[in-house]
Amino acid sequence: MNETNFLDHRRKLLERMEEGVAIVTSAPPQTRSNDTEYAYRQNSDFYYLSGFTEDNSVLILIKTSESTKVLLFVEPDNAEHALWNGARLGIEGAKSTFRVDEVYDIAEYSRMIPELLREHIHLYIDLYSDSPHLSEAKRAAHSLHSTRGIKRHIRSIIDITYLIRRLRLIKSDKEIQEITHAITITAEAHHEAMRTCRAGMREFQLQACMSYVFLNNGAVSEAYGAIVAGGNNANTLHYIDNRDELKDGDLVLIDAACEWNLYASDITRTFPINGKFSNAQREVYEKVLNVQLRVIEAIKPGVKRDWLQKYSEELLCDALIDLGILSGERNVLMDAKEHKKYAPHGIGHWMGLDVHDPCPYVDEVGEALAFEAGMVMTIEPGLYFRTDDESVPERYRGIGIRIEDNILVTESGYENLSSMIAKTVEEIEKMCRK
Ligand SMILES: [Mn+2]
Repeated sequence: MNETNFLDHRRKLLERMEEGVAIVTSAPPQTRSNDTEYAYRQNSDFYYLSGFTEDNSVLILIKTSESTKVLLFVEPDNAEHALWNGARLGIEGAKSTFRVDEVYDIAEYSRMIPELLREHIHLYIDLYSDSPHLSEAKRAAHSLHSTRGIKRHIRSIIDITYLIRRLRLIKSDKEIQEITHAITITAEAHHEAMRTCRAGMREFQLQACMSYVFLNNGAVSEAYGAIVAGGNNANTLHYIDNRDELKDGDLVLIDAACEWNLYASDITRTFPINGKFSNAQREVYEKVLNVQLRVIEAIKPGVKRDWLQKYSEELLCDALIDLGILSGERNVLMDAKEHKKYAPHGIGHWMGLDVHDPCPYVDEVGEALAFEAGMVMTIEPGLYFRTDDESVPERYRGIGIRIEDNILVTESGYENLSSMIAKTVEEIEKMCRK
């Protein structure tokens, strides 16, 4: 992604800050077992502001009444690290790449932080992070209190994540391009899974065929752990075992997607393993699809997210009545939360640098946010009927269906960024044709 984007994010953050110092730290590497680590994944907030993907780095933004300054602390390149793990960008490299005012060796951080905090009142950090760099900053602020000759001290520590995540809510054109690129690769992977699927295969084999498409297109990481759930496994919402046999006559639910330059996609499709929907499967599928289409069509600036949630629940409740699974007055059923048994999860979530983007859902007084152009949300209604659920007509038992797309709010309404992925019964059966 073009570095001007990160420059823009920093400028916006500085505009929203009081005078003071903001410190944002990189993600710590995570041990998998003994001396092996998980693939490194940068802290999304840190990446949003810096574009920098190396570990053990710190970004500092300083705002005074006269000026602003941005400092980046990085690991210098070194021959030992280069030999075992590859070259680092280093101080000179970071200087020329990231357009920050100053770049320092991370080893200088401890020495410099007291000076950087001197005469400041506000300190912005992730309040809930246990980063040693933030502990060090707080210790430095504390010791400045007892240093003679200083007129002002840090006396307000403010959570910076709220400010950053409020900004992350509205995606720039550049960010939408990254998301769209992830979706384009994910689309190909879902289509490949539909084309490849045969009864008798194992769930992980479909996962493997999608992983191949991701990697083969340069998407080196999935945006989240893939769910490949044949038959009744679809009724376990976070099923990730992906080991069972795919059986003739069952559906398979695939919730899998890649990330591109740390931007996520998040797509679910449900299709027949043998390529042809049974009547019962088609009946449920058409209901879920209809709910999804109607919810997506309701998206436009000004619509509140909590209204959309309620609307989606009404539609799902109506679908359950139509299918003969619930009976009675819709409002009475909804008050009793009867529909929640078969449609337990929310209609969608923000998506961006995180698959579940941790952006606020309510404003500062707790009111649900209204949609604005540039927001990206998943819309993913589902209906789930377990094989052992005797409250459901027998023909529907074992069917679990979710359909998920990634929707951009635009000035005039919405754009379905994943509209290229087969979704109607006809499109899916055509894609699955053996
Ligand atoms: Mn999702």
